[in-house]
Amino acid sequence: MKPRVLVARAVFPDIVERLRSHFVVHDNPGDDAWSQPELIARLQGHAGVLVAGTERIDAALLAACPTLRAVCSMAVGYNNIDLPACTAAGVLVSNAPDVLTETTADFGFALMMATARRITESEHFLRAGRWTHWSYDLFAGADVHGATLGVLGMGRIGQAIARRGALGFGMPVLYHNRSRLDAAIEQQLGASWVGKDQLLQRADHLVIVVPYSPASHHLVGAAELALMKPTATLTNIARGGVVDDAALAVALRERRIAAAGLDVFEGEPAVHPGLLGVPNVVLTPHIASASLPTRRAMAELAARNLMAVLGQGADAGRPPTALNPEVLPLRA
Ligand code: 8YV
Repeated sequence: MKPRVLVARAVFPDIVERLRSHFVVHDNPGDDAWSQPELIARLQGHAGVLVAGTERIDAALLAACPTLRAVCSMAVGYNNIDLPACTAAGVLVSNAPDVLTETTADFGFALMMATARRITESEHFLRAGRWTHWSYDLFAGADVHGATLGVLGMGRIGQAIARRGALGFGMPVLYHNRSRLDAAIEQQLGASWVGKDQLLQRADHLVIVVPYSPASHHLVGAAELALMKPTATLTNIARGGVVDDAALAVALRERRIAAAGLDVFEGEPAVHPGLLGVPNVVLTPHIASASLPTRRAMAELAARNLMAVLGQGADAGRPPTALNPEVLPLRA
C-alpha cells in the first residue's frame, strides 16, 4: 500500500500530482489556515508532511502523530520546527537551502535600495496626486554605491548580499557573525568581521539575515538602534522577532534612524501598528524568496526529500537536504 502524505500548504499542482504517483496524498489546494489541532487531526495515519515555514511542528504534535516519519519543509529557515524533538521521535526533517539564496539576496538588496532611495514613499506621494513641482530635496535619500554595507548574519544569503554590494556597488562590507568566514572568502567578498556594536555604529545600510532562535530574539532592539547612525537604514529579511518591531517603530518615528525595509514581522501576517503609521519604512509581505522559478525549486526540493525519506524515487533513502540524517534509517 502507498504511504500517506499530507501537503499542508498549496503548492504547484504538478508537484502534488507527481507525489500522487508515489503516495496517497492529502493536500490543501485552497491554502486554508489550519490550526494546530486541525493539522494534528489531518496528520493521523500519515507518514510524511510537506510544510512551509509556517506550520509549527513541536513535541506535542509529534506525540499526537505517532505514524509521522518525515517533515519536509520548502523553507530554508526552520524555527517553526523543533528539530531536537523530531530527532528524539525518530522523525527526519529537511529544509530547502541553496535553491533560494540568490533570489533572496536579490530581494534583500532591492529592499535595501528601495529603503535608501525612498522609492515606495515617493510612489505613494505621486499616486496621491501630491506631486506639483520639482524641488532640490524632493525625496532625497541616501546613496547606496560606495556606502558601508553592514551584514548581520553571514551565512549563504548574507554572503550573496555582500557580494552584490562589494562587486556591484563598490561598498565596503562589514559583517558580524558568531563564526568568522575563512580569510580567503573574506578577501573575495571584500568583507571585514567586526563586533556587533561596531557593525551597528559603522554601517550606512544594515541588512539582517540571521536565523531566528531564542538566542537571536530581539537581537536588534532599542539599545542597538540607538547605536546606529541617524542617516542609516535597516533592512530585515531574516525573521520577525529578530528585530523588536515596537522599538523600531519608535526609532523610525523619532528619526533616530533614517528608514527601514521590512519583509518579516513579529507575529506576521499582523504588522505592528506603529510601523504602519510611519512613512519612512518599506513593508513587504515576506516575499524575499518569491520568484516563480525559486518557489518551484523550493517545492521540488521538499518533494524530493519527502520521496527520498519514504523510500521512493531516485534518491530513495538519501534525502538531499536532511537536517538530522542521524535518524536514518527510519524507525519501523
Ligand atoms: C519562505 C523563508 O517563503 O525559506 C525561508 O526561510 O523565509 C521563505 O523563503 C517562508 O518561510 C514561507 O514558507
